Amino acid sequence: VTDDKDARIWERIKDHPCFSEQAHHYFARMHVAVAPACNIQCNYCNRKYDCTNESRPGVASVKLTPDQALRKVLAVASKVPELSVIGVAGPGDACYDWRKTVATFEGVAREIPDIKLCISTNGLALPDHVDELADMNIDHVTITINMVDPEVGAKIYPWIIHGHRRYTGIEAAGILHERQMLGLELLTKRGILTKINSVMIPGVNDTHLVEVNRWIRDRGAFMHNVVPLISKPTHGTYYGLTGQRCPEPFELKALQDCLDGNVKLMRHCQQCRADAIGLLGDDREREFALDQISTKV
Ligand code: CLF
Repeated sequence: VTDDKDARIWERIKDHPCFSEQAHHYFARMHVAVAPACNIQCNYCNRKYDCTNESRPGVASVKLTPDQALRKVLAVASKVPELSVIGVAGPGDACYDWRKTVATFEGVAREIPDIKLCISTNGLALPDHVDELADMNIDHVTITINMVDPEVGAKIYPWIIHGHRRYTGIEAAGILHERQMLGLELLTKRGILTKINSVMIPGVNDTHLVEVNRWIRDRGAFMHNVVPLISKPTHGTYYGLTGQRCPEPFELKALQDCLDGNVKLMRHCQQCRADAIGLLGDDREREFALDQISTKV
């Protein structure tokens, strides 16, 4: 039975460069930056700064409309034969900026029916859209979960917008936590493969991520991806992390080793931009600037 189950899962991940370590040597992903609006503020996130040489989540050179995104996808698909996944990973939140995400995926699915669709979200708006995700055949979802304790969360998230209201502090982190867990449980019920990304922030949530790992395992997450905080003075003013240091590679590895054996661990993440194109680590987004792409769909 296990062999059968493993074979079925392999079929679903074998050409996804993030969900399968082997696949990332052969298959490419493309992010379309169609979702600029965001419903939470993370202390570590600065989306305003963009340098085309840098690879960092939340960063995109140009934000696209769904029509522009479709044009770009078709242009890239004709030139990058390894392309197997189209993802919406911001630069804001794909589930909050939902209409644009849906319009983009509908266009892509119509023109390239066999391409995989992938989405990355902070999880706050996710529970409202799980049925539609399933209806659109989205089989790969990533939720960024940095805490399961609102006290820790209050150090990471200064505010959230939920139900047209703004919440702050522990109340905000508590709502976010509940929505993230609910979203994960609903995805698991639907059989959608869910990866959890966690940003390791020394002194804030580094030791706490062991507990996060337990919670997500108990709720059926397929994979856990712990990534180091990226925070440099050159990225401009961060919302609330002045003086925060990034983890050293040995600290990240020690945490990953400690988590190994629970949920499958991702160790090949490249912390992509919201407009990344190509094999992981071999980014080609500058080849496909929108002004170089034909206007015909
Ligand atoms: Fe993009 Fe994310 Fe889908 Fe991959 S990235 S939406 S799951 S197709 Fe991949 Fe990039 Fe790491 Fe994300 S390497 S940041 S894990």
